[in-house]
Amino acid sequence: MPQPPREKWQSDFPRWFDWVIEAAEVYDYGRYPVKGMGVWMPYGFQIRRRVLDILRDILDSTGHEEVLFPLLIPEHLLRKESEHIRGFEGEVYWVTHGGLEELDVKLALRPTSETSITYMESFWIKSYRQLPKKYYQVVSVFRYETKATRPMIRLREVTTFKEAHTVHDSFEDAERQVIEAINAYREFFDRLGIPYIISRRPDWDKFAGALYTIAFDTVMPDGRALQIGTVHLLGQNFTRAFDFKIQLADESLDYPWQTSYGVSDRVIATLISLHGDDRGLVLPPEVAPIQVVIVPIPPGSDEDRLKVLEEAKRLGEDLAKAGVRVKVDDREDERPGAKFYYWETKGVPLRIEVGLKEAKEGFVTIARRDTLEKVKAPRSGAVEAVRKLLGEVKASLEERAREYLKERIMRTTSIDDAREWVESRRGVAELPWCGREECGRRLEEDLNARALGTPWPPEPVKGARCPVCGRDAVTWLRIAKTY
Ligand code: P5A
Ligand code: ZN
Repeated sequence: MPQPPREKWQSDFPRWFDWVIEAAEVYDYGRYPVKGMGVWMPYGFQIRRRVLDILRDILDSTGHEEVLFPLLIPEHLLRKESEHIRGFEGEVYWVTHGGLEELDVKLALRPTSETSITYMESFWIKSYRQLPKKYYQVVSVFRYETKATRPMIRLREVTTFKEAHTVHDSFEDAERQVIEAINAYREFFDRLGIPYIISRRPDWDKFAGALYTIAFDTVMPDGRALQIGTVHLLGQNFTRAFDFKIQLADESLDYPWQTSYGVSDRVIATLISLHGDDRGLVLPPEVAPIQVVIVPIPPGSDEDRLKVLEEAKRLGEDLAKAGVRVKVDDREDERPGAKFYYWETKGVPLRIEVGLKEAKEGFVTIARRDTLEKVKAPRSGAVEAVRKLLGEVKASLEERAREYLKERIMRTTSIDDAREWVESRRGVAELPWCGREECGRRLEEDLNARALGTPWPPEPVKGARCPVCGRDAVTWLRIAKTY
């Protein structure tokens, strides 16, 4: 099958990404005069909305309730859980003034909402009978990131932060929730055709205040891993800090158990990156603002022109009636070639060309954005053909991305091979590991890369040794260059 090239996409990925979000009018990052903050433009906003629709759909149908908490968190709340504030201290933006007055209590722009949500939960939840409780919100959070900021990938205002927070009457139920959350994210990423690996983060890299963190990572076209979602078992750390107790079934009082999990703008960055090519975006039909664009090919005479235009409009109406998001590009000041190029950059999954031949002979020519392949279908079966092709585009994008990720993960017992793999940016290396922090950190140093953690669910290793200390390995350690 023909495929548009993915040369710049691969060899010059960061620049390709900056180019594509601007050229497709998704996100204006470079021009807003605050570092780490960008603007969702109309076309990008529609993609973002559709991604969020899928997420809300999944969360709502699993008993999550949407809420909206204030942006500002008073200093004493944010400081309650000591590990948490230690982890975030260097990243908090503080509001210190109201007008000309200095505030008595400094207010943080939330870097995440465990503290403010736990505080309010302590008033709302009194009994195990109210549990489990699952809240979520989609908000901006602010983190004064010191690593290189990047559009959508490392922001200082994360504008599409979906955070879920849950409360449980036992450790076991909280762990069950961790699995439910992982499954919810699996479904979410699967629907977007985003491939991932799931790892339990090493203890030295878990979320500040959590007992443990399970992370979803994917590999970007330049071979760097990107964390695209995390699920944390918070245990009783926050409920204890807020003296939040509930009545249990046996009438005793105890601190409830919590989890939290989040995804961000990174999901949209990944969607764009993993499906795109040198010509621009390639959008999965489910999130494409426009699924089919119809481009009339105007013939010479005015009378024929009208015929073609009318035929294009009729086809547009038929598709719209069938629930397809369709646009007829009837601009008169642009040539068809320029229109093709424009909609290719924007990643519209299908393009239908309607010329005089098509109008007269009763067929349509449909071009797929992913493969650039052209197929002909009878006009009478156009709606069916479009439906079928949209399904095929979705499936083949998923398949291509899945294959791509598979090729980016290498298992080896040799530190040298792993270093070479990571260094040449082929992706993630998996090495046998004894499970001791000392050896894990040593491997990070040796490879000059980050440990993503161990496979989840756990994959025991038999017969291999930790390449650092020579003890029996108990699991694999994944290591990669990261964003
Ligand atoms: C879980 C939700 C939390 O903040 N509290 C509420 C928990 N976890 S997290 O891992 O710190 O963040 C969740 C996900 O957000 C993405 N992310 C970012 N995206 C863009 N720019 C940033 N600066 C940024 N920081 C975190 C990651 O995908 C992370 O998994
Ligand atoms: Zn070891």
